Amino acid sequence: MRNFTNVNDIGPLDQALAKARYVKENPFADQALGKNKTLLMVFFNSSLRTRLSTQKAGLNLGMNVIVLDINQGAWKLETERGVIMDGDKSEHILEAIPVMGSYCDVIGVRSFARFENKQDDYNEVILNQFIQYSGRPVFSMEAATRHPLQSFADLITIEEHKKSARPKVVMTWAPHPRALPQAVPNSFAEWMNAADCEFVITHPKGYELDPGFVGGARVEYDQDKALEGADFVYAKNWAAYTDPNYGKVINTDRSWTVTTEKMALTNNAFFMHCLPVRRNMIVSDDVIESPQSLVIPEAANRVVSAQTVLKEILLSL
Ligand code: AN0
Ligand code: CP
Repeated sequence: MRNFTNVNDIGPLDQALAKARYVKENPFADQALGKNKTLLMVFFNSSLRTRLSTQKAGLNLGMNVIVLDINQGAWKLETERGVIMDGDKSEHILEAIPVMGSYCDVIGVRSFARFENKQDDYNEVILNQFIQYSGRPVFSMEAATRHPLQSFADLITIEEHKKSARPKVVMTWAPHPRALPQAVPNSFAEWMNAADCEFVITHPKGYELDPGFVGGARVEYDQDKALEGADFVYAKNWAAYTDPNYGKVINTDRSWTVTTEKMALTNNAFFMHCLPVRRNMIVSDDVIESPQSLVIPEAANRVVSAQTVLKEILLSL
């Protein structure tokens, strides 16, 4: 595997899960693989988990790790070609990317949807420029349309906790005061559609996701109905995808917050969320603190997903 941006890059999921299991049980077995190899992590947006877990994954593999926050200390980057650069941007991404590539062996990129232009977001213009111009393998640390390291960690977590061969997994929209990207729900849908589970998506009317990610999943507008018999409840907010509301918050209906009453409709489901989460908007205190809450082991598995991916990339160098 050279680049990792979506579920197809990792190969058959049963094999990917077996590799992840090995990495989790033997975190330091491949220290020689990363010797004298440098991982550069480039952040256009904030992060707690991705930053720490991916760094830890690189260190476990014996790599040197450097981190660049584009918006803190680096030059402001122009990302469009053809612009007369007489504004506040000091450098063009077309120089910055190959320069960054010259200092490392593998690059991770975090670059959220900007919600300025749907086509640019859904064409992944930033991530794809890194792939095209860095000369290095590139992996997504959440790009405009997907967050594959998160989805892989989610799948690992479900695999570790499922009580039946084909669990019912329900992804529910939940309210949030600010516009959030569709990357996490798109990606989770992509991975669940590829995995062996009964996958249901529930959200209020107007929050329909890109049909390319929804695939064959059941979409249920009645949250209570969707939650019936669920084994896993995966909560996430996202802003509208469909035009003319792309990137907008169209409601913050708190009747969609995941509460103890909502969880009572399920098959004693586990609660999942990628974090960071706003309590009592997305999920009530008592649900996130309950024994059924997997948010901490789910976040811990981010080291496992990142290390499994980085290992595959190192093996391909
Ligand atoms: C981001 C999002 O919803 O995509 C990152 C989640 C991993 N969340 C926020 O910006 C709060
Ligand atoms: N879940 C996740 O990617 O968290 P961060 O935004 O803190 O990296």
